[in-house]
Amino acid sequence: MQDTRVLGCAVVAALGLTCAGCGADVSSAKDHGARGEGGAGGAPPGGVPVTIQLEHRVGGLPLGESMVDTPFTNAAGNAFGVTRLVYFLSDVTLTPRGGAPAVAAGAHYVDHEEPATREIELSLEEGVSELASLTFTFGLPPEANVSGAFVTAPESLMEWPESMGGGYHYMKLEGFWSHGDGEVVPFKAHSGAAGGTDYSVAVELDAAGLVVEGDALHLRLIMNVEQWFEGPNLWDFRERFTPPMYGIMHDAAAQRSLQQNGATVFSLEVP
Ligand SMILES: [Cu+2]
Repeated sequence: MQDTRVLGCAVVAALGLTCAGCGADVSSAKDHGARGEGGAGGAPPGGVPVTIQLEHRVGGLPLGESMVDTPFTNAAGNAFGVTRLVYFLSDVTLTPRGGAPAVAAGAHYVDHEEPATREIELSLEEGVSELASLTFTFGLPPEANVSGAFVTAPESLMEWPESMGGGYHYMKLEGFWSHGDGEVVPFKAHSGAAGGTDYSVAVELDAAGLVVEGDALHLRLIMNVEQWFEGPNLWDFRERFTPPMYGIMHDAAAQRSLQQNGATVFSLEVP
């Protein structure tokens, strides 16, 4: 536990000194709720209401409320903690067996620290008894990833610099890691369409065998954060986030690698 405290305190200082590098990143979106242009508004009337609760875990443990005091040692031996997690999911679609898909069209903005953003509501048609799949695009599909698409915060704060291709970040996953000899440095795993190339992730989760019972359905969609760095591509933070380079926004190979890892980052559970 003592090591945890030391890491947690050190990162605050480290991050405070290194806020440059991604424009609006340092702005706080804490005052804003879950609404958003084209967002996954309320479920339509009628049908069976479905609530998808988004959860974030690192190594199987929930991301803490402070998110700082949760160092985790990854498969490459890097101890890291997460301080910020915001991202977009697009066109979340729940498909039942033998029924019409329920779709939350458009982009849904998620901020780990804003519980209201960690819920997506859908409506399945009556009479459906079994599910088949849950699909979505992690990030924004190319047609929606256009500069100016979002005009209000917090979504607008996800903008990706024009000089790097424009559009919006898919994700800002930030934290700190222990870089040799106990030195704690930040990392910024920001994903997006680097150089204008699409690196969004098509995610399909098997929901076969999940049964719709009663008058409402609850699902849990889990982002297993460490999986961004583990499979199929194992990331050693020493190769990606070594001072003075804390970020990967210029790095097409890193974006491709995250895209490849993204297919197995999410899992589906029922309460
Ligand atoms: Cu960035």
